[in-house]
Amino acid sequence: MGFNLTFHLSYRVRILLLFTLCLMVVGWATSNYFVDVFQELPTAKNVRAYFNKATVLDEEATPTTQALIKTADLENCPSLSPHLKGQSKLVFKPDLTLEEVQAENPKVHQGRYHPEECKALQRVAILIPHRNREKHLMYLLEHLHPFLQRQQIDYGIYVIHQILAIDNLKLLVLNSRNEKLLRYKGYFGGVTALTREQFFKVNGFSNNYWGWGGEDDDLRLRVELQRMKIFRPVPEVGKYTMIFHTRDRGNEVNIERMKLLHQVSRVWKTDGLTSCSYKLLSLEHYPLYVNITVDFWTDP
Ligand code: NGS
Repeated sequence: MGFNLTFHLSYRVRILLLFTLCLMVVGWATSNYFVDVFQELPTAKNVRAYFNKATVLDEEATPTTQALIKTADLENCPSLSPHLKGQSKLVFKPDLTLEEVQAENPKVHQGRYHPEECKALQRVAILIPHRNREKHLMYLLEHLHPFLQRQQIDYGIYVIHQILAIDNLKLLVLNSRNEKLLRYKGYFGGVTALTREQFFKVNGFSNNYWGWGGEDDDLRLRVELQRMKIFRPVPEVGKYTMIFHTRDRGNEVNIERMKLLHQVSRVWKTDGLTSCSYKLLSLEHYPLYVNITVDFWTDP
């Protein structure tokens, strides 16, 4: 599971859980990666440098560092975890509480976990763009925490809210849906994994898609323009479940999307990570995740 997930602007409400896995493998870390509340972050084009710098500074004193020192003596975890259990049937208990999920994950602290028995081969930051659907977030946490622990990953979960009334945060992606077939040839929505390098190479997602549709196709075009090859796992492995939902208000079909898709090859270099700025507004540590609120805007 070696992939980077990076977050980015845009939004699609039609899907109940629009989840994005963003792995910032090298320059990742605890909440300490993030600056204090209200401190402005640099534009996304400097994000890589920023995170790398923050990592070096923060790791001197954080519990993460201590954990790393402790695990430094351990053997590496095996490339195939012995805890994997294959496909399981997901159940969404209507009366589930966050306390129960917490109790089921006693080794998760402030959204972070690392295996104690070996040194994790992967460090993963999971960024979940979120709005309103607390229950769905809870189901995701309920399933994602044990899932990642079984993979012996050193990980952290960050839930990200966009301050704007029109929410258009979009990441790279864990978007749960249950389908064995692609919706159409070239479909690039749902769950997509890129390494951080690949994500930077395509300049991330476009910032120009508002409402439903097209932003995933745009990302695929960026990937194809870079002549990257897309691999699709067999359905037995790459299968997701979508929790039932009705359509959200405020997520109207984007009638501009086809026009935008026609200009990808012309604008991808200037529309994307390089034109996206954001500001951290708040950061709270909860037992199962770090809660982050940000404001985003696009540079002219
Ligand atoms: C396509 C959209 C994609 C979307 C896919 C499935 O038509 O953004 O449907 O959507 N592309 C365009 O509109 C150009 S879904 O049914 O999963 O919400 O991901």
